[in-house]
Amino acid sequence: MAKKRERKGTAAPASRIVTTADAVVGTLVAHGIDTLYALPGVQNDDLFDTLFKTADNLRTVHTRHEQGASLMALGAALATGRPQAYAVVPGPGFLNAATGLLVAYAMNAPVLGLVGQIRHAHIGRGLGHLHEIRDQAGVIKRLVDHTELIRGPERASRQTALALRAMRTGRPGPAVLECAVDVWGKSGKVALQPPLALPSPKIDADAVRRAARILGAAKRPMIVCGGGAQDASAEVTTLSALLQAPVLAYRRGRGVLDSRNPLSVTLPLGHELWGEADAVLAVGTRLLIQLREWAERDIAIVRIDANPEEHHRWRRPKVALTGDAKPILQSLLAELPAHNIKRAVRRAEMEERQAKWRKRLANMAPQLAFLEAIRAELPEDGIFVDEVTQLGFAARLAFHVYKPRTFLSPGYQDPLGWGFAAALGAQDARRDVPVLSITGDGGFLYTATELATAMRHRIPLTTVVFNDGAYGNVRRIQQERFGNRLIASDLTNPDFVVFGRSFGAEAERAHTPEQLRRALRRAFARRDGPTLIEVRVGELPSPWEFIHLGRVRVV
Ligand SMILES: Cc1ncc(C[n+]2csc(CCOP(=O)(O)OP(=O)(O)O)c2C)c(N)n1
Ligand SMILES: [Mg+2]
Repeated sequence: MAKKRERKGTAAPASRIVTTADAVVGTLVAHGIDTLYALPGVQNDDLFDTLFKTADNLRTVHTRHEQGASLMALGAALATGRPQAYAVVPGPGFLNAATGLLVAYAMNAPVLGLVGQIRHAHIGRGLGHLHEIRDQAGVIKRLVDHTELIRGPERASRQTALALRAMRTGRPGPAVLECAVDVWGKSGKVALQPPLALPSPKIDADAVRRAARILGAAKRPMIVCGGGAQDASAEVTTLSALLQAPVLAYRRGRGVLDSRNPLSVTLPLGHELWGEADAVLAVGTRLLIQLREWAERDIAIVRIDANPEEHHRWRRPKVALTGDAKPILQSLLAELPAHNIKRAVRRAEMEERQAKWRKRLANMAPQLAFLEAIRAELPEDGIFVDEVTQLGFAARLAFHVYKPRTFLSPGYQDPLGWGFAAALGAQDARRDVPVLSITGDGGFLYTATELATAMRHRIPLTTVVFNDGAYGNVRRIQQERFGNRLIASDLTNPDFVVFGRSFGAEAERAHTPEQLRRALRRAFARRDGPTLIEVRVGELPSPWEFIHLGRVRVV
């Protein structure tokens, strides 16, 4: 992983006369942000002039649609675990980028949006300025926890540092700074604000002890990981071994425990194990599927979450620990040996149960064969970016993930089209590893024009489009539940190979998993630009029996 470049400056910095834009960009650089995903326009011209002058410290990657900019920043944030930023014009630019903001909020991802504004004095007057939107600040406030309007150069640096701190404090997430067209270029006396210290909440030692007692005494403990566990892989791995506890991850928690560890499970086997568990440790997960669909009455639940509001949404857990997973799990690991009972080693049992589920999942044979081809070629630390497509649904259940932050799945928003753009951002920020985007023919055309961005900025992303000529998911529902009354689910597609080549990308077609492997080998060897691979598929078997699994416990 790229090394963290955040500098912890403490000495009072000297003041200089600079513009608001200089102050904001200088502060981003001081926080280790080296790329801005952006699309220019008149309200932000002074910002872009600063970006021209500071190009050595901060690259500007310009996209072809603002949705591409915000989703690229999101993908970069997810792949690196570090804050990322995008810049867009107000009104339509802001709204075009709103999907990225929405998904970043849902995924607790640290993404900063710099959003332009009309003339400062005219904000809120409804005069009909170019790109004016009624109460832009109010719309933004509904989408993010932290937003401010920058009013001039003097406070701009501090406001930027505060936004960047808010993005990593408590529940992480996006923030937005608005700045008016006549403010970016204003000069004033500015002292650049070094990064502000992040608060580290005190760990509740008593709660840790209670958690250790519950988990230590459990006969069949289980761990459930969400996105909040991504930076605690080592701790979860040790804890799982100590407790002989299976670790369930469905989407955002994949890779926290290596899939090759027989205790690492996805939904269907996790569902079965949930039915047997007497205690559960939930790490950085909303537990929505488990609590809503599987039921939990007689399980002792210990929750670790950065967001104190998350613990009690469904039912009060036995123990609630608030803060980052890593330090809390370290305290738990220190406390556990004093309370931990002896349990049988579950390796053989888990291997057998994994094998049984692999056989059942073979109902999705065509998807699994393509996923195996991808896994065979994608290096261990290569990044797989999921989409709302048949291959994605199967991947969430069956794709093997070996390391944290190498399976990027979009969380509960599940927005079609996120995958290609987020994957571009991931590949841009992680040039050292191959990134693979899978997408349906429907999802791909949402953001496919960013192929031009991939060419312009030489982003070596590999994209596999699984083309079934349909919004296949919708079509299957219409077939199965609506008497085959097909409406708005068939698609007329371009020739994807010709389409890809027209941008200058490498493009080819693969018909079989074996052909896909060869195509991927060629694609991963290429590091100077994007590759598009089309795989034509027919109607694919449904994944839903493995996802909506129903109750396993009495309520
Ligand atoms: C922004 C957005 N709009 C609509 C949907 C609803 N939706 C879910 S899956 C799907 C069809 C996906 O088609 P495609 O990308 O071709 O994948 P396939 O199911 O065919 O593999 C649609 C329209 C969505 N998830 N996100
Ligand atoms: Mg499709």
